[in-house]
Amino acid sequence: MTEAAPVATDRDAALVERVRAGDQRACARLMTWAERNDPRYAAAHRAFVGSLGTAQRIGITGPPGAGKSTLVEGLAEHWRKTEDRTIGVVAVDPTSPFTGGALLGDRVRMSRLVLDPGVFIRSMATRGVFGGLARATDDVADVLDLYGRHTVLVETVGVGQSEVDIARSCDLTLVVLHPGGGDTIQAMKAGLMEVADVYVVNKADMPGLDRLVQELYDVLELREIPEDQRPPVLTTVASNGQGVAELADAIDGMVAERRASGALDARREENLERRVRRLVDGRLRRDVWETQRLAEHLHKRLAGSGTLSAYELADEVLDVYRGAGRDQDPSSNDPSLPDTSPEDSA
Ligand SMILES: Nc1nc2c(ncn2[C@@H]2O[C@H](COP(=O)(O)OP(=O)(O)OP(=O)(O)O)[C@@H](O)[C@H]2O)c(=O)[nH]1
Ligand SMILES: [Mg+2]
Repeated sequence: MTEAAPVATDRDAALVERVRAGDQRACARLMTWAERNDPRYAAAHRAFVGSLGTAQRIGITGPPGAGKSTLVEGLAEHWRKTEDRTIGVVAVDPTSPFTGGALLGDRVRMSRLVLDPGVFIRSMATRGVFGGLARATDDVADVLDLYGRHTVLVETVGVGQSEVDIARSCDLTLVVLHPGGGDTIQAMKAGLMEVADVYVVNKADMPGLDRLVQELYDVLELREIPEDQRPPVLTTVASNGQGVAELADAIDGMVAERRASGALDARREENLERRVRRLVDGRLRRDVWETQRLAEHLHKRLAGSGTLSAYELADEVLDVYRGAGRDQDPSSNDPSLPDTSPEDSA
């Protein structure tokens, strides 16, 4: 089944041009379309995708409280001061309203940067985002790329696979750890060790620094990565800026190196594949559970139940989907439906 490809109207195209020209309000508006999975965004994206790819995207993840936001602020300030580089920040906060305070905390802490037009900060929470946080983050980063930002910093707390994946969907991924934040075993469990291109041991002013750095080297040793390919381990004190300039240079150096070697293109291709798979997953899910009304079918079957096997019912739902269900009521296949699929697992 094919949905008619959405086409950008003149007005939508005008919005895109305003973003490209550096209009801050237009930028925020296009981001809102992206977050809401508005079909106008998909249409616009087809039109501007050819202009993307200039921004370097840096993912920053790690356990809660490691100092990610403070580092983002430090890096942004460093690049603003030394070369007037334009910066975009996407702060992803997947937490429920119960811990929504952290997001406000980020806003307050980053407030010095908020006043600088060379820094565009977008905070995103699960609420208000449709079709998955990972999808929306990639799209918001694309908007910042279109907006002409030189460097886009994407912060996610590394608590679950999907948050870690968001940071991985960048050109380079920093994993921020801190002494006293549990040990590297915890980080391994969260899937953080595999995604790191750079380890940042922040809070180097706190006790336990040497032990954590040693643990990191031990883990790298165990993974049998050739020495010249091991992710570097850098130490910082984000709260006073110590080591931040060195980290900034290391980031730029690694991105430049990868650009030259072709590794960056390969990485972007991988990221694009994951992104397409996520979109397909989301659309299939929507197709099955919303458009084809198979949820209703399932409820009816459950209501009449004796003892039913979940496997049997799953087969049945899929049979209906593959068979007659596919041609049922095509009019309900409305591309303007928001994609309300839960956070993607891919
Ligand atoms: N001692 C010390 N404290 C730091 C350092 N960097 C950050 N902090 C403090 O650690 C706390 C958490 O910092 P954040 O930057 O909010 O950490 P985060 O990783 O963004 O936290 P979440 O986004 O909530 O996961 C704040 O109180 C910071 O001031 C550091 O290098 N040394
Ligand atoms: Mg933070």
